[in-house]
Amino acid sequence: MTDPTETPERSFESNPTVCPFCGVGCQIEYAGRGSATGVEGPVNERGEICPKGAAAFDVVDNDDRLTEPLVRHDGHFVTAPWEEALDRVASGIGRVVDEHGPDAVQFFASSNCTNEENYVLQKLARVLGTNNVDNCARLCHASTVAAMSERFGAGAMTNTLDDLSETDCILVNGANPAEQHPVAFRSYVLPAVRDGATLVHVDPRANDTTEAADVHLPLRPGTDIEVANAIAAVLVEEDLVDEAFLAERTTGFDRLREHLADVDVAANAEAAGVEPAAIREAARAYGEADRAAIVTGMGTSQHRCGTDNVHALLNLALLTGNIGRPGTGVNPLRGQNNVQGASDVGGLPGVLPGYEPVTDAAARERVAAEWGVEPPAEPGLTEVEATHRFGDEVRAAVVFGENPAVTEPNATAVASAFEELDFCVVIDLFETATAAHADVVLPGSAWAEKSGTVTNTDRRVMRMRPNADLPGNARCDFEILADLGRRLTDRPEAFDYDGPEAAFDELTRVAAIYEGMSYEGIGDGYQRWPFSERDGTGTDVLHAETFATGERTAPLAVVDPVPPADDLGADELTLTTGRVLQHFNSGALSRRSERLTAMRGEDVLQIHPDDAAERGINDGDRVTVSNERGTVEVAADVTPAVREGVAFCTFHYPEPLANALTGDALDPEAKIPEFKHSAVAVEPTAEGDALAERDAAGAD
Ligand SMILES: Nc1nc2c(c(=O)[nH]1)N[C@H]1C(S)=C(S)[C@@H](COP(=O)(O)OP(=O)(O)OC[C@H]3O[C@@H](n4cnc5c(=O)[nH]c(N)nc54)[C@H](O)[C@@H]3O)O[C@H]1N2
Ligand SMILES: Nc1nc2c(c(=O)[nH]1)N[C@H]1C(S)=C(S)[C@@H](COP(=O)(O)OP(=O)(O)OC[C@H]3O[C@@H](n4cnc5c(=O)[nH]c(N)nc54)[C@H](O)[C@@H]3O)O[C@H]1N2
Ligand code: SF4
Ligand SMILES: [Mo]
Repeated sequence: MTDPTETPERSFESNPTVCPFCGVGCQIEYAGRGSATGVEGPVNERGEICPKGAAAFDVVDNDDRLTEPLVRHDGHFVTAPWEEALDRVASGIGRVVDEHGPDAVQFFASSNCTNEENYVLQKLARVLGTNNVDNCARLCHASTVAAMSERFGAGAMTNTLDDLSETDCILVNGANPAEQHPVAFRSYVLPAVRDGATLVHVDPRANDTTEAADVHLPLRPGTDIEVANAIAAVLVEEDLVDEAFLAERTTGFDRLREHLADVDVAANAEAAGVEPAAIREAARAYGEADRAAIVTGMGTSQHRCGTDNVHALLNLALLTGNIGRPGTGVNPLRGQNNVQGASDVGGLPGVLPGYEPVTDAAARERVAAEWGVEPPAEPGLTEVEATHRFGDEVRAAVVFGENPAVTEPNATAVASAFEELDFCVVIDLFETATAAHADVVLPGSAWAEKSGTVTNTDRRVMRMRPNADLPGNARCDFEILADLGRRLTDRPEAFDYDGPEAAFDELTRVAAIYEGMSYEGIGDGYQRWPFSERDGTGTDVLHAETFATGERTAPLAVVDPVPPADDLGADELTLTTGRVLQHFNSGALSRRSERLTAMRGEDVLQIHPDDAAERGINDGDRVTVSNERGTVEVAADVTPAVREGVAFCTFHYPEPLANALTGDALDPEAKIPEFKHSAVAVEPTAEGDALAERDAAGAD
């Protein structure tokens, strides 16, 4: 590595750009003295930000940043000039393609990176001859997108954040926006609640969102279908459905009504472990409201039945006519600052930019007209499927701004699967757990060092602008990817871009939902998809006259409960995993911020007092959490906030590594993992183990 004392001072300047963390998309800029601050933007209209936005600069000017390419020599990384590192990538990938064909390479696109970067990455995969490109939307809202695309024709927020402040009832299912989308919560949800909107929270834990809720349904993880079906049954039974909407805009009501007639509200409530009266209260609040909105998150999506969970929620919106009008809809809050965009621009194995199926010959031809080469017609592999096949049909990986060795389920197995590859290149800011298995690591650019666009949770495309030059010999992600396109494919001219704006212009010609957008048009504001210059900034409310399928009607769906993959043994608890306000995903960024780690230094296992007492566990004790996949040790947080029978921890910390415990089961349609339900044994850590662990502390 370069000697930091030899690194010349970097220069920083203030330019409005988009926060690198969640999909809300607040505008921030460099504020001097190594800090970022909020500036008035399209979403954070008063410049408001949350603690993560305030800490965003900590990762930019961070001593751990990769500043030189690394290549593996005799098992160890050594720094190398860019030419040598890029040649190694070209020969490593080239050899795999020659020997096994392009489908032996898997590309990981990045929800943390721009539209332009992801567009170039998926183009690189497809020009090389494979649709094996996916982004961690797969781990996130893949099921939501599958269900909403099938029924409504678009897998995105039907409405806008602004709309949420105008609603009369918000049903938050399996999301904790107070901590995970703080500015959306404080600036849009809370004002509605203060104006009298009813907030219903469906979550096995009481958290900051629950504090603002009128009704809390602390269901058992994995019983969302039981709850949604019971709500639907009450809507029908108590005549809270919208007959006119059902007649004009839906099909299949008779069949669903018959199915719901067999739903016993009390039995479903019991299965879910909630009060029947609370289900009725939630149904009445949602059904009687003039405008009711559903907000949905990972508690809904990350199950082997994630797609069905969402189908059950979509029924509620259709039964009550809460779709196609301001203040209503089904609103998945998206994860990172560009998980929406990474998918929009084609970072998915089954669709081209703009969500046109790879199987559609006409769509492939439209792309070919721009690229000079036709993308393959067979859908590629999803992320988790691909890691399950490392060393078999998948022999090489290009990992761009993702950390699957930490964030995929059954992560210990995933980490060893990386060892089975013939070649792996990682493009990141830090030497991550995934990079530890790479042959070449390329130092990329952080949010403050790049220009381009990102698309936030309510479909707004906004611009990112540089606030810093690059550290050491790190390069712009966009330049790295375009360079790889020139080296790896036989169409180098297809990757000759005069900067990100040229790639964006190409995207607008290839993806119909972005057609007509431009950097100039976006300016300091935004353009929202589906875009049309006619309506100024784009379409706010989807499905108003017709659904995005092109149909006037959407089908109601009969959905039956699906049991989780892990059977629960007599003494076992259900482990569910998720997030806290102060940290972010794999922790690669947030754990490097002193101010964020000062707020929350280590993980805890939330466990109910009765479950703790049964096991002789006191608050603060070290506990061992285990199943057949792995064992982790963590301090117990004994709290009634989590329901009995359930334990909760995050996946932000290497100690513990929550994903050592999560399983391989996938939703059959969306291929999303079951992060929210694993059977585990929890017991006090034996004293000898605790001492051994303390001795080993600091080994990270
Ligand atoms: N501070 C912070 N903000 C973030 C992130 C972060 O890591 N930290 N990550 C970003 C990303 S990538 C994403 S995808 C979003 C995710 O945002 P959220 O969807 O809010 O994230 P989670 O905390 O994973 O899950 C939400 C809730 O689901 C509950 N839950 C668990 N199991 C079940 C269940 O079976 N049913 C129901 N109904 N609920 C259940 C959990 O208790 C949790 O409170 O946040 C984004 N914003
Ligand atoms: N147990 C459990 N596991 C989960 C989840 C859960 O709820 N429970 N949630 C899942 C979800 S919703 C998600 S989205 C995934 C997230 O999974 P990942 O995307 O793998 O995790 P991140 O921490 O968001 O980021 C990955 C990497 O991107 C790098 N990075 C950030 N910005 C840039 C950039 O500008 N350029 C480059 N080159 N690199 C960059 C970071 O350094 C980091 O190493 O985790 C999933 N895993
Ligand atoms: S709410 Fe999301 S986008 Fe806004 S400052 Fe916080 S992390 Fe950044
Ligand atoms: Mo996510």
